Amino acid sequence: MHAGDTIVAISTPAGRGGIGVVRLSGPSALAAANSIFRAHSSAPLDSPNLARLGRVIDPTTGDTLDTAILTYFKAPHSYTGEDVVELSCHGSPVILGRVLEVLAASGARIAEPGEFTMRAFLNRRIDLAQAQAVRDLIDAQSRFQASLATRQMEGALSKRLAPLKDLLVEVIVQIESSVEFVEDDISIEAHQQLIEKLNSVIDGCARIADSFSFGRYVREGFDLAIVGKPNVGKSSVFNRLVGGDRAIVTDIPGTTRDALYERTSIDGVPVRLIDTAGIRETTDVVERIGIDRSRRAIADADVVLLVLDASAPLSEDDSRLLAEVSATSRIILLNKSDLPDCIVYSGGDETALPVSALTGSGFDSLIESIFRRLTGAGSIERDDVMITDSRQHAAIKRAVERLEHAIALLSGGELEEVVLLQLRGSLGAIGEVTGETLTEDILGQIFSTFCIGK
Ligand SMILES: Nc1nc2c(ncn2[C@@H]2O[C@H](COP(=O)(O)OP(=O)(O)O)[C@@H](O)[C@H]2O)c(=O)[nH]1
Ligand SMILES: [Mg+2]
Repeated sequence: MHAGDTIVAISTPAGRGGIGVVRLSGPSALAAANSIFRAHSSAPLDSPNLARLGRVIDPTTGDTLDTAILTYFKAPHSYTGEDVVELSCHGSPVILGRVLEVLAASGARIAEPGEFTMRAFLNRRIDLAQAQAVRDLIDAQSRFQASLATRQMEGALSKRLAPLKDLLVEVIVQIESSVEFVEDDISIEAHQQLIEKLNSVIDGCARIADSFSFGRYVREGFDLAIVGKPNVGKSSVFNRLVGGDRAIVTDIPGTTRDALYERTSIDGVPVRLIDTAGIRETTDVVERIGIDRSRRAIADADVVLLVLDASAPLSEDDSRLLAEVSATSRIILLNKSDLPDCIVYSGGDETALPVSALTGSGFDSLIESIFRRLTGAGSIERDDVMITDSRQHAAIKRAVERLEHAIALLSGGELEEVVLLQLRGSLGAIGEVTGETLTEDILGQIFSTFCIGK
């Protein structure tokens, strides 16, 4: 990618629509647009932020291609920080393709994925965390993902990191000056203060890093496997969570022979639900294959729902399964709790939940339990800053490790230079999140995950 030239792309999705937008960015954006656009009014073409109706023409033949609205955003007050022109044409793939062609013929280069946003980043209109949020917003599949991305796009993460960075810089400057001016030797109190400051940077960073334990699921989704012996209501629980009659439900044990997968979202977090064949001792060959798959689903799942039939006493199959899932992140469901005479599971497990797949009772608590399992021990506020990107998570964790190392060195009376090395490394790691300290190829990799025209 080269900044400096003028790029062009169709910014609306492929396919037909009411309008379709072709976008240009770069120093000759206006000139290129003017070469193919004939405004209906005579207002000066270079006055920005005005919508102007006109004809789009093929300059070689003079043929009219479309009637369109041209909007000009003058540098630096545009998305990319460069001159930007947007042509809102009719949303026909044929027309948009032609407009793109004539603009390319007049000197604009077809943009690469994410190139507009990369220019916005390079021109410091937004930082890298915000740029990634733009991509996440466009990719969002649920309202929760979208609202998280919007907050991040407005700079929530960058704002949270800024004071931590400032504090770290303050410590670095203080230690640097004590290295330069011997008379500024750090007193014992000052030493203690430095460590306190570093500890509060660690606390702030660690809190952000911890949010990834849940944030990763927000972006990538999680696997939820529903297991249990035959006929306890697994497929019924699955159907209720999917919100439809996806799996076959009968009172014949062994109806579900193979694992069934369905993608949906729970409270805005994407999930892959897995309905499995009932697990029991059997000599049936086909059923045994299904059961092996159920066991694999248990091993791979992020959360396991073990379904028990609350209207019947615990059987040997149930007990065996309870032992089998004990090491996983599991929730025990006492299904069919709508039936009278239900025998309550007395395992003393606080995660055992009475539910009824028939009536839907207990499913709100079930969803809460699922989220508690996903967030782990730490409580995570859903409307707080949250990282969903593994690269950002790794960078912040590295920053914390370096700070901890620096404190150990400082406490051990090591030379200031050695401490400084760690502190600068930590600052650099934080800078990778906002993008100040990233190499060009890593930036290129990140922006290549964007769509064309953004
Ligand atoms: N009363 C009652 N019956 C249920 C409930 N959930 C499932 N069932 C019934 O239990 C039988 C087995 O259900 P199914 O979902 O196929 O169980 P699976 O073999 O574990 O997948 C069916 O007849 C269901 O209608 C429930 O919550 N209450
Ligand atoms: Mg079933």
